[in-house]
Amino acid sequence: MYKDLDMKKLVNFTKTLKLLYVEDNKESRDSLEGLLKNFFSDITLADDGLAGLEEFKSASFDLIITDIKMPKMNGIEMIEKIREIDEEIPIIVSTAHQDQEFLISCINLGTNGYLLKPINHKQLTRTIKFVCGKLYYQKENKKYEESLEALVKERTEELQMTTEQLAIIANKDSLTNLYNRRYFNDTSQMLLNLARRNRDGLSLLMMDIDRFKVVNDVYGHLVGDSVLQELAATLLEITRDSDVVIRFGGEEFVILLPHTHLEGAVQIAQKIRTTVKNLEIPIKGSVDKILKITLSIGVTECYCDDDKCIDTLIHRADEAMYEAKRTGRDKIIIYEKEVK
Ligand code: GH3
Ligand code: MG
Ligand code: MG
Ligand code: MG
Repeated sequence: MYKDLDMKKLVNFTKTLKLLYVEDNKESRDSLEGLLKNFFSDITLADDGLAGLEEFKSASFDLIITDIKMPKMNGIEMIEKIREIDEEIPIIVSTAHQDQEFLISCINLGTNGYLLKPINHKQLTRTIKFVCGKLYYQKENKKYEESLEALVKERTEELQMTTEQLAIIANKDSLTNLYNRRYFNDTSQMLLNLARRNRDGLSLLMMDIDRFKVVNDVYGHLVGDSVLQELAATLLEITRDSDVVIRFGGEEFVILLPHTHLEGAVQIAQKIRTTVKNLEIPIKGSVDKILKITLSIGVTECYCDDDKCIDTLIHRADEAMYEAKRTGRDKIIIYEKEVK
């Protein structure tokens, strides 16, 4: 594997590494340092084991090359202490020793390479290639894993965003940004079940713009669209956050009012009717011109004992609303009872 790593790549890599070189003999140190300079540009020298250990503790290194026989603290002792702190850092031992006991100590301490004195360029290159090549691939692997992780994270976030956006798109009407019929179908029955279980109020308003076709015919479809947007914004403003405002059809809107009995629902309907009636909607493209609309509204509330299905409420509110249309528009009809 390390054979594939050409010299240029290897040296480019080793030049980025911080080396700690520990050797007590000045002559050996100078001679090996000369060779090491072909590979490393950041070399820290120490001339015994104790000094080596101090250097190791005071800075962060990528590689250690150390002699064994040294005063104050020998190489084996120093490696033992370093290994207590760092089990990973590659250590190359440079020695004139060849005896078995010494080699076993080195292996047990997890040293990574050996340089037998006298050290020549060929021997050094082979050992550096072996030890630093491994380090090179470890670092490359780590970089690759990190970039892979970042990519996975990025894609996951993108996917999450898309899912959230899709949910919004699927539940909302694009023109008015109100909830759509699909959202109503998904949630209204649940609200009804909850109200029944808690014997809580739940009311439903159904409303339709009066003579909206005329608006389109006179001012055009785009003006019609902006009227729908203005109305939607007004409905959101009047209602509470817990109320569910739905664009039910073209110019037809439904509002579900949780925790609300008929009396409260009628109050909201009245507020909606008068606010919308008084709205002065600017006509896009023509300065100073305004447009006015009215609503017919049907109101009903849930009878917890009888109403099992949300369709029952829709049907009643729809019937009341059509009664409002039939009897003159711009009015509120409570199911079976007129209020104006
Ligand atoms: P009524 O008082 O009986 O409700 O009369 P109307 O004219 O409002 O009723 P009709 O059902 O005859 O017409 C509804 C109009 O609403 C016709 C249709 O073009 C318009 N409409 C529905 N959806 C949209 C929309 O998204 N944009 C625009 N501009 N108009 C729409
Ligand atoms: Mg020595
Ligand atoms: Mg209408
Ligand atoms: Mg209609």
